[in-house]
Amino acid sequence: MLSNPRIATLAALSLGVMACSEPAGPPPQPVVTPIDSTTAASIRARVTFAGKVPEPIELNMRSARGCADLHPEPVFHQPVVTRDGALADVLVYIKNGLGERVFQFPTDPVVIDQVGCLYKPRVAALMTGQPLEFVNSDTEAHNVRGKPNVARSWNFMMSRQKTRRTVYFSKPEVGIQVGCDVHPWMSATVSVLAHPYFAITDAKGLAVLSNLPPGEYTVAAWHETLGEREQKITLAAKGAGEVSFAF
Ligand SMILES: [Cu+2]
Repeated sequence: MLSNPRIATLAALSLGVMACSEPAGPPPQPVVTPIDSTTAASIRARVTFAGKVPEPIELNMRSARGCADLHPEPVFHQPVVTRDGALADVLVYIKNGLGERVFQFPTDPVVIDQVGCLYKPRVAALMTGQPLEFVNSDTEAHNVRGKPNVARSWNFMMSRQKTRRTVYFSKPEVGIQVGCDVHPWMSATVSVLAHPYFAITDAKGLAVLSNLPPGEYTVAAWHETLGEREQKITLAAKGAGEVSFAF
């Protein structure tokens, strides 16, 4: 019954049940601005870290036996993931230069799992309209509280293992904090972009943005604790631009 989520959402809206959550279901795809793939360009970003790496923080899970028992060894949180000078977990994205272009969003969800009372991944990014799916792989109950500044905040309980909940965004916002009130050490960040030109740096500090129209852009690199840097770049047709960010 009502297996189509859009029909289910419409039914719920008509009953007024979900009138306060926004947007409740998957939005329709917008009318997109086509990209000429024969002239499309790309940007390769390299992000480095030269500062002092902070001491990792040992997570105190003693308040929740169901979590502590899953970790025979101490668990540490390192907010700055760096190796050989490369900085991982940095969101690289186009901040300016796309004009009024409109883009199709992926219908595949970005998934954040709750496993061992930790978020995996801790740093996630997706497009407006794209589903953000939270999964609970633990037997331990978690709530998921989102603390956006632009989007409507959300909070729901995921008390059973293998449950899934989906959140949608209609406006871009970088660095939305997500946490669990049951287990205060759990934290993640979610960034929402209105276009597909973003990537999170890998262990080598690299992120690639491809299929960009030629033009002048401001590229930004955002890190949860180190802040944001910007670079300007001009891309010629079929150009392969390179930017580097140093934190
Ligand atoms: Cu939790």
